[in-house]
Amino acid sequence: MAKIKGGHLAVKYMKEVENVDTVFGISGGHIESLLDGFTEYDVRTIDVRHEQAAVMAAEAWSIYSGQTGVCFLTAGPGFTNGLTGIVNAYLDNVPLVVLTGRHALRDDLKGALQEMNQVDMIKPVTKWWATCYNAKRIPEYLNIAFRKAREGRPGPVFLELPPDVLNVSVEESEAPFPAKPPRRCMIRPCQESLNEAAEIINNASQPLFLGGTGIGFSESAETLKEFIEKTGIPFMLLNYGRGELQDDHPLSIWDCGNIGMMLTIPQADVIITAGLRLNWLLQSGENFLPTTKVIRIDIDPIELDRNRYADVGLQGDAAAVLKSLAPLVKDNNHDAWLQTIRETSSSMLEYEFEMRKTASDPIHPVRLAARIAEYVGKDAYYVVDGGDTVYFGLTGFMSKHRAGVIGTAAGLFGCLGTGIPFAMAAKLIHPEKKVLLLNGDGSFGFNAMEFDTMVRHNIPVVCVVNNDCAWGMIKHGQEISIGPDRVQCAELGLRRYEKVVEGLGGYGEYVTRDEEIIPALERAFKSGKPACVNVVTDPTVTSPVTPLFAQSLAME
Ligand SMILES: Cc1ncc(C[n+]2csc(CCOP(=O)(O)OP(=O)(O)O)c2C)c(N)n1
Ligand SMILES: [Mg+2]
Repeated sequence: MAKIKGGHLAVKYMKEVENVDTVFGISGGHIESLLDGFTEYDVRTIDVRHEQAAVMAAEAWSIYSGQTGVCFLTAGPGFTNGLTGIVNAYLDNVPLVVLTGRHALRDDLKGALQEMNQVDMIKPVTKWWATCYNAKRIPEYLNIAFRKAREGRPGPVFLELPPDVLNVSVEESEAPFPAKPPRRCMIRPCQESLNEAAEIINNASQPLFLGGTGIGFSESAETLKEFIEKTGIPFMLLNYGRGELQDDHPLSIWDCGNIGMMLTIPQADVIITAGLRLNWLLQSGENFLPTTKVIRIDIDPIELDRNRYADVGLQGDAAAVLKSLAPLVKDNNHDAWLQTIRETSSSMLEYEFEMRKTASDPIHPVRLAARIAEYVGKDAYYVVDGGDTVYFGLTGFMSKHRAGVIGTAAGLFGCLGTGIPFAMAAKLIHPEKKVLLLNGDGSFGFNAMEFDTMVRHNIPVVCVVNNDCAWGMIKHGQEISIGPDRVQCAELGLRRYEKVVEGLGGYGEYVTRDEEIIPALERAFKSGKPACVNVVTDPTVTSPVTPLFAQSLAME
């Protein structure tokens, strides 16, 4: 009979049953057998320079590929370094399988190398966690892990694999692979609630549709298109749902930006949210008027009334619910309302529209984003990371692809440093497309060493640093709330980040003038290498989000 080592068995199961072909992580003695399994079963490993980046890239893999991303962490510090990425995926509701080594079970309480209680630390930030105690049961544990990551509201799961399991050989016949039928379980609301929702939609005069990550993960593109085009409802797709219907669809209000959305919300008589939580990113629903009728679609019933009562709450997969609603809603047209939305927003955005067209010295970040968009175009993937920088990128870029513009630090965790790992995954999945990362100079520092990873693995992402020489959002917030003469821990100074990238084997450009932006981008893409275009921008500029954020924390 054939014997197989635990580490090999784990990889064999993931490759053959879960179709895992790429994983992210850093090596370690405790997980050696798993690493050898990757070799044996020809699974591509993207070995990074900080475990945080491995987890973040695996999360992004789930977003861009629609499959479940996998990362591996070694025991102790490998695990703790990965924690930030795990929490980010948890708050993002993104499926992820985290495989972790640990000290040997045999050595428990002896003071073994990297001995710590990982499981108790991970509990509040994962959907499911387990330690496997028996090599024969590895496939069964993994089968549960992959199901848990995706089932219902998605999220990260954690599986601890001790050396006493990874390094043990078992008879293959005694470790059977559980069946994985290609079944998709859909939750649908009751007919009565659907009818109620349809009636509200059919009688709306100023409706607005807001979609979130749930739209992206329920693969709703077709159904959403049918629903939106039939009802004629103006819409905005946020978070990882962005792009499920194109940003420049005639009914999309992305041209009005986040400000336009915030101005539209209190004017709407009906708001439909789908797979979108009403958390602080949407002012917890506080600017939804009490008279507005709200229909909320979510896989998690707890979300249906969270922060804002729903007139109709529809529990289910966004795609399934929209499919059930589509035949019940009337053919309609809300062009006059759409026109009002555009007019109201454009009066507030005049300054930004003007800045896009005007060369500035020093370079204005709005102008920088506009020049990038002009050169890179819509057939590309944009990733944005930073404070103020996120606002400029999210409003300045448009893509025709699903998840084509992602503000990685604009999620619930507000986690800086996510940009480089996300862009890395975007390029791995879409090698034929341009991937443009706009990074704040502060945020760039967290995972800058991943340029080495991108050089070693030939992942030619182009990163533009919006270099305002500061932790800009925090600096400008302090200027407002404490005073400009007491700014603390917020200045960074002018640093030549492009030289760091050159030193790691990538391509670098340094830009201080408007007319240099596009030629520098052109050369960066042409180089075929991971590149950094370090653009010095106006340090006095802040985004409209910053004063709002500063106000939100004022307690007296
Ligand atoms: C990991 C992490 N550390 C600190 C913060 C707090 N923070 C929020 S915005 C910001 C400034 C970001 O600076 P930069 O990346 O340069 O972007 P800018 O605001 O200058 O455009 C900081 C430090 C955070 N959100 N995440
Ligand atoms: Mg900055």
